[in-house]
Amino acid sequence: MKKSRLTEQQTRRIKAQRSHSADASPGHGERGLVIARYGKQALVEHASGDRMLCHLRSHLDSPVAGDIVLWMPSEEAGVITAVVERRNVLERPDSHGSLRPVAANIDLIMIVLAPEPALQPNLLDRYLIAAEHMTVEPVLVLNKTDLITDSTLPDELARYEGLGYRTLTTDHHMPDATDLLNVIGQRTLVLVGQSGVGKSSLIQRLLPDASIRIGALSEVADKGRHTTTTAELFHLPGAGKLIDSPGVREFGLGHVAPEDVDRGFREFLPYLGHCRFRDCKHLNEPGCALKGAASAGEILAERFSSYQQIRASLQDTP
Ligand SMILES: Nc1nc2c(ncn2[C@@H]2O[C@H](COP(=O)(O)OP(=O)(O)OP(=O)(O)O)[C@@H](O)[C@H]2O)c(=O)[nH]1
Ligand SMILES: [Mg+2]
Ligand SMILES: [Zn+2]
Repeated sequence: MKKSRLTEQQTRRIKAQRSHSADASPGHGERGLVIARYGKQALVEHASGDRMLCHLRSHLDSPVAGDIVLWMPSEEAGVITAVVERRNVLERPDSHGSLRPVAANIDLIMIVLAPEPALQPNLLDRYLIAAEHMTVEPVLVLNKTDLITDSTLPDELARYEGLGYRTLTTDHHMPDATDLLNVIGQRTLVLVGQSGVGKSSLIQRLLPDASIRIGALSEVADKGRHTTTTAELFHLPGAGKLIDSPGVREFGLGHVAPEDVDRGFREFLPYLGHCRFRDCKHLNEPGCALKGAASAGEILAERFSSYQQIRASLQDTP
């Protein structure tokens, strides 16, 4: 079996993590890629491509799809002994408001929109804030274009394209699968968005052979359709990787500081720091540079109002 090599920095980090736990074995774990996380177990892929369900040790960081781990064989399954430090992690608050990791070591975030279900207010801007916060490039995809009846969504997408974001449109016929594959290249992309916009369907279209696994790992929701319940990683024929993630109803930003919300609106950057008051919240203060730019039409009214709603919602959070 091919032994994967770790960089010196990774080895140091792993040693540091191991030294925190008395029961961690000093032996050499095998390096593996987390494909999906199921409760107290994770499906890990070895360098050979074989997969094994591994138990987690309680002291470890919670491994998720995209994580690199060290694991060792034990009686009936494997056991994960260390999680290699992540480059980044996409997190999301759970139903109790605690932040949970969803996917790790990501290069691109694909935000999927569709005419059905209708776009939740601010959701797109919230995802963009999270992407900028993680310094991961966002790609906006309008799916189900076959269901489009008016220009509202295409116009909205064009607005974001005008701000410099990469955008794509797709439907069942996937006219630009090559575009999408070219965008991904050898990188790791996570698909995010509301439940039902067609994230898993997009993966199925790119990887027709993966359909059985999508079906097998999904749960039939009350509406009689398959809904994704845990993030799962898929390999593209090149070296690229796709991570499917469970849809959301809303995407809280409790973990993001107000300054990061400001920086999450990339066209605001030239105006930040130019308000009359240093602690300007850009809501109702006089001499606000952002408000000035919005009145002058230099910032889109839609984006400024979305920004103000998001900032106001942060203030409501205790
Ligand atoms: N008309 C149309 N329907 C589509 C298209 N893509 C997906 N769908 C349908 O949309 C529904 C939801 O698709 P999924 O791929 O399960 O959506 P999802 O985003 O993965 O949903 P969650 O896993 O719950 O987050 C399914 O019934 C699909 O058949 C499309 O391009 N056009
Ligand atoms: Mg899905
Ligand atoms: Zn201001």
